[in-house]
Amino acid sequence: MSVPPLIVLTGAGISAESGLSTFRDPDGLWARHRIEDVATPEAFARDPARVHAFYNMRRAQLRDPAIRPNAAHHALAELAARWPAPFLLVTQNVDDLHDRAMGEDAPGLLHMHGRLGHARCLRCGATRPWPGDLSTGTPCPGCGRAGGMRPDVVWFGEVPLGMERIEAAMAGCRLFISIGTSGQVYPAAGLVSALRGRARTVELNLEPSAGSRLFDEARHGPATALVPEFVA
Ligand code: BJW
Repeated sequence: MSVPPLIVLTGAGISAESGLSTFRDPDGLWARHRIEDVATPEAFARDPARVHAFYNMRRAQLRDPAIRPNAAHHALAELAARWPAPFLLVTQNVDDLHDRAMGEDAPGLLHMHGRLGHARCLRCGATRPWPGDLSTGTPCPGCGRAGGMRPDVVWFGEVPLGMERIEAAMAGCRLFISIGTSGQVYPAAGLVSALRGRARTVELNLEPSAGSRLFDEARHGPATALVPEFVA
């Protein structure tokens, strides 16, 4: 039997059991912070210090030694290593838990909403590892001129990263697995409908997502149980 080209889409739910908050669960980040204060280009233009403080807090949490990849991240890393057909893991997560499980700069991993551990130059767009806990306005080596830095993340109203690569992988995709995402944020939430009739689609999530009925198959429960079992 031939092995199908595979896209795995992950969201905050896969990192929940590692100790990172999701966004829309009752105890999630959006229950404590208003999107329009911290996750839009307008919020950053209005009050960069407030936005930097939000991301500094999350960066500090990620550096806590207790925050580590869990069994679901490791199961996907093993799947990527052994999958003999095209494989792309598209994560909406800005944490680095897939990177730690798969290895830094793993070729089959794409962070469509950016990376918490990286900064982007406001002048030239060059990215580099986040330089400590700066609040704003350090020189940017990307273009050699002084300029502000912003978190290398994708806010509402901005175009997600790697869309051309995602679209190319979608063209050949025959198996799609969506893990730990509420299916409320586009364009990620639209991938399942775009693949309808062309790929087998599977949802693995704690509870039915907004688009659960669009999947061919849905299994509900914690990612650390469902993912290792599904990919075994
Ligand atoms: C567990 C679990 C456990 C818990 N085990 N599971 C219609 C069409 C297209 C676009 C739009 C549209 N209407 C509006 C838009 C625009 C907007 C949008 O989607 N808005 C919606 C609110 C309606 N989209 C955008 O602006 C995007 N850009 C865009 O569309 O550009 C246009 C364009 C696109 C393509 C080509 C050309 C042009 C950008 C969206 C950027 C999102 N940014 C954020 C912040 C990133 C930085 C940061 O982290 O701070 O990304 S918002 C936030 O939501 C974050 C996440 O990646 C994203 C998705 O959240 P996720 O991962 O699904 O988390 P939750 O909390 O929602 O769900 C967690 C799930 O896990 C739950 O279901 C739990 O049950 C489950 N769970 N524990 C398994 N243990």
